[in-house]
This record gives sequence, C-alpha cells and structure tokens, in this order.
Amino acid sequence: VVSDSEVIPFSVPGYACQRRTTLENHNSVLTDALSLLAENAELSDEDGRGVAFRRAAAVLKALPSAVTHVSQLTGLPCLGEHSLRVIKDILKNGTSSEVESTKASERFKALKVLTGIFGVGAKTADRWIREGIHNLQQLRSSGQTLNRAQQAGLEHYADIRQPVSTAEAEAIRGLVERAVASVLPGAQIVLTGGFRRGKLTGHDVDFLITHPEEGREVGLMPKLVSWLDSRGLLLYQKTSRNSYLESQDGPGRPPSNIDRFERCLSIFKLSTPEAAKTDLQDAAENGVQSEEDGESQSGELGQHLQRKAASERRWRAVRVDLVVSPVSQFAFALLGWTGSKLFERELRRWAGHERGMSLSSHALYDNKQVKRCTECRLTRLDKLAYLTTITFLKANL
Ligand code: DGT
Ligand code: MG
Repeated sequence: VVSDSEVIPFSVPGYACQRRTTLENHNSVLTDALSLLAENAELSDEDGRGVAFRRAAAVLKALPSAVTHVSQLTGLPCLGEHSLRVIKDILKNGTSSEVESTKASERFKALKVLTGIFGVGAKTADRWIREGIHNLQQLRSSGQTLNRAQQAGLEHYADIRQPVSTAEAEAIRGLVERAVASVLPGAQIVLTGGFRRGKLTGHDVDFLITHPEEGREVGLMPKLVSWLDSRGLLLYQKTSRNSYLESQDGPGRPPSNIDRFERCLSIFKLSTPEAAKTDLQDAAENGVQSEEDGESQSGELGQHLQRKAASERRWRAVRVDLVVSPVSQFAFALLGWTGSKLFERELRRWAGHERGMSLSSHALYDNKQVKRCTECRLTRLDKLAYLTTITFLKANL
C-alpha cells in the first residue's frame, strides 16, 4: 500500500505533439484497454469518444514508468472521467469490466472481423450486422454485392490481417524504387507511416514520392502503377488523382484530415524471400505475371484454409499506399504522412489553437494573413506556407 505522501505525480504537456514520443510503453495494460475502447467507439461512429480514449492512452504511453497508484495521475491532461474510471478499475482489479464486456460482445467481434476486410468501413459493417452477417462465412454466402476493393479484401483477408514486417516493407521499398527509377529517373521516394517512426510492424506500407523539379511528378502515378501491374506485382489498385486545386479545403479553407494528393491504394503481391530473387528476375526479364496467379483464391476458402494455402504459396498480399506530392508541398506531405494519426491531429490542433495557423498535408497557413489575402490563391500562399513552415518546424520539432 502506498500512502499519498509517497506518491510523485507525473507531469506531461497537454498536446501529444509536444511530448517526446517513444516506442517504449510502461503502461501497456492500461493503454491496450483504452485503445480497445477507442476502437470500439470509432467502429460505432462515435469519433469524439474515440479521440478522448486515444488522447488518454497517449498520455499514459508518455509516462516514464508504470502507474501504480491513481493519485500519480493528478493534474495530468486528457484524462476524462470515463478513462479514469477504466484506469482505476484496472489498478484495483487487474481488469476493467467495461473492456472485458466490450471484448466479449458479439457486435464488437463482428465489427472487427468485417472492418478487417480491406474496403469495408464501420458504416458498411454496421449495415451487414443489422442484416445478420457477423463473419466472413456469412458474408460469402449472403450474396451481398461487393465492390472491387472489398472483393480483393475478402480474397486476401488472412494475408492482410497478418502484420507487415520491416523486412517486407524493405522488400516493397526495393520494388517501388526500381519502378520509380525506371519511369521517372531522379524521382525520390520515402518510406513513411509507422515504419518511418521506427515501428517494427505495420498494417500497411506507406510511400511518399516526389521529384526535385516542380511539375515533373505530374503523370508519374499511372506510369508507376502500370510498371508494377505489368510485372504482376499488383493484386489490386485504385488510383485517385490530385484534387487539391479544385478541392473545398484548398488554400484558405479549414484543412480536413483527408488530403488531396494523387494516391494509389493497392495490394502488392510480394514474393516470399526464397522466391523473391527468381520472381524479380522473371519480372525484370519478361515483364510478365509470375506463376501461381489466382491459385488458392476461389473465395470459398475459410480463413484457416487461406492461411494454410498462404504457407504453401510463394507470395503474400501486402497493403501498400503510394502518394505523389509536388516538391513544393513535400515537407507538409512528409510531416502529414509520418503519423501517428493522433500526433497529426494534435499537431493541427496545436497549430490552430496555440498559434492561429492551419496545418494540413499540403501547407501551413497563418490564418490572419490568409484572411487578408483574397485574390491571390496559390502562388503567394505557397510562398507564405513555405516560410511559415520552416519557422514552425525549427521552433517545434
Ligand atoms: P500502421 O500502418 O497501422 O502500422 O500505422 P501508420 O501510422 O502507418 O498508419 P497509416 O498507414 O494508417 O497511415 C500513415 C500515416 O499517414 C498516418 O499516421 C496518418 C497519415 N494518413 C493516412 N491516411 C491519410 C489521409 O488520407 N490523409 C492524410 N493527410 N494523412 C493520412
Ligand atoms: Mg502505415
């Protein structure tokens, strides 16, 4: 038993982006619990509650040691009544009844399984659940119409659920680098997302691509995609074009979380290490699809069979995001695509509330100057964005 006088309260800054971030988490029992509640809220279309739990988890993750007594949390930011209740429950009983009952609930389990399919969001999953679909088997036999992304997601479900390793991310980087070098020499490519933050696994692999000469990046994505596709390296891809200039949230508008870069959501067909060398040679020499295509993917296989089939295959499916940015927006794009999602959210909130600026993956604007600048639109604003960003980054990162 610890008396209150022995307890040294922790202290952390209010915004997640002001804290040192670390991969070392001394409070994983607590943060896992809060993250699960955040996930449940997000899957239930309660984003506000989701963010509250994510913020609370981020505060606990930033602490230098394990919390042993609730009084250590006095004065910490972002710990609302609900989160504190969960924390107290765990400190006292070892588990939280709310977390345990959420984990066990049929609805949560079904939401997790269904949204685990690439291309299926919380709304679709909710509709399916209301129609009595709770798992992949029921979905397959339901006769639901699936779009192309969802079909690919269902077909490669077991592979995509499997975390991507650093080695696999590096292998994919190799492929993308070759493709980019071949279609636009001089273009630069950066591995972003969780891997850039030093995470050892990820749910996907994210890349940002640019060219040092403004404008040269135009037209790159279709060429890149067709290079990869013609070599049988893509199981699925959907490219959306850059819509920044025509967008509602372009210069002078409040930034939304979704950016407007040309972007390709894809599923790569990654050769397993033993097969990689020969397959790559095949691809390079013949420019044709490698063997075993479509094998074991009838759509009728259960997850177990899919996994078994995967172990006998010489490749696996990996989710990859490719983003192309003009070099003038590259700094913002890199910052925006490095994540984590909460870090980005907090950085934008901090910029807005504490500095009167709007940050997005395209630009950073001083809100006061943007208001005065009525007719200029892009060019002057971009220059301003550049200057303010440099000041911003020097001061804060
Ligand atoms: P992961 O892949 O689960 O291991 O974790 P992350 O951090 O790589 O997350 P991911 O892949 O969903 O996204 C990478 C980062 O890129 C994320 O931290 C925030 C950012 N991001 C993702 N999607 C968008 C988007 O549509 N617009 C913008 N601006 N940023 C995005
Ligand atoms: Mg990622």
